[in-house]
Amino acid sequence: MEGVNPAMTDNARQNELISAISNLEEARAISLVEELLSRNYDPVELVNYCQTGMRQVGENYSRHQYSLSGLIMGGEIFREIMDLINPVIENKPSKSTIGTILLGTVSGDIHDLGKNIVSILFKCNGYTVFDLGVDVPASEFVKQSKILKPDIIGLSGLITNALNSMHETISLLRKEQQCMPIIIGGSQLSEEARHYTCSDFWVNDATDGLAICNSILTGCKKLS
Ligand code: B12
Repeated sequence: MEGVNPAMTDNARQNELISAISNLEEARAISLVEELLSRNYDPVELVNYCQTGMRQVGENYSRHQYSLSGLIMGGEIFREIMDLINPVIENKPSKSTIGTILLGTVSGDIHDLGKNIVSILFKCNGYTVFDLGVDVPASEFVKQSKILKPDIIGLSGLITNALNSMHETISLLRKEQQCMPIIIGGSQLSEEARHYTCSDFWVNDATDGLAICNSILTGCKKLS
C-alpha cells in the first residue's frame, strides 16, 4: 500500500481521491480508499467522491486528453475500488423487504458500474433487486416485468443513444400495460431526458434514486 500522509484531513483525502482517480493513479486511489474505509468513512459518501473523479475522467476523454484506454483504465480503477467498498456497504444491517425493483442498462449501452452500485444499495435497503444486466432489449424488460411484477422499474444508461433505448423501452412497457413507476438513472441525465423518455423520475445519484423509490413505496410522492 502506498504511503498516505497521516496528517492529512479527511477533506484533503477526499480531494486527493478525486484527483487520483481523475489522473488514473491506480495505487494512490486504492490506498486512499483503504485508508478512508479504515477510518469508518461512510462508504456511500466515498462512492460519491469516486463518481466525481470518474466524471473528470469522462471530461478528459471528451477533451481528447485521454484516449479510449484512459476510459477503460478509469473503469478498471473504479471496479477495484468497488471491490473494497461493496463488502462494507453489504455489511450494514439490512432492512426488512419493502419492495421490488427490476433493473437493467438499456439496449446499446454496456456501462454497468453505476447500475451495480444501485443494485447493492437497494438490496441493503430492503429491496429485492432483479438485475437484467447490460444492453437489455426493450422486449426483455417487458417480458420480465410481466413475469416478476416489480413495484418499480429502473433503467440505467450513460450514452446519448441510451435515451432512445429508454424511450423505446418505456413506450413498449406502457403499450403492454406495465404501469409501474419508472425511474431512469445515469450521469448524463436531466429533466429534459425524463421528458424525452417519458419516464416518471430521473436521477444521477443512487442515493437520490433510493429516496425517490422509498417515497413511491410509502405513497408520499405523487407521480408527475
Ligand atoms: C468508465 C466509463 C466507461 C467504461 C465502462 C465500464 C463499465 N463496466 O461500466 C468503458 C471503458 C467500457 C466505457 C465505454 C464507452 N464509453 Co464510457 N464512460 C465511462 C465514465 C468515465 C465513467 C462511468 C462510470 O462508471 N461512472 C461512475 C458511476 C458510479 O456513475 P454513474 O454510472 O453515473 O452511476 C451513478 C448514477 O448515475 C446512478 N445511476 C446509474 N444508473 C442508475 C439507474 C437507476 C435506476 C438509478 C436509480 C440510479 C442510477 O447511480 C450511480 C451511483 O450514484 C463515463 C464518464 C461519465 N461522466 O459518466 C464515460 C462516458 C459515459 N462514456 C462515454 C463514451 C463515449 C463511451 C464509448 C462510446 C467509448 C467508445 N468510443 O467506445 C463506450 C460506450 C460503449 C457502449 N456501447 O456502451 C461518454 C458518453 C458520451 C455520450 N454523451 O454519449 C462518457 C460520458 C465520457 C465522455 N464524457 O465522453 N466507458
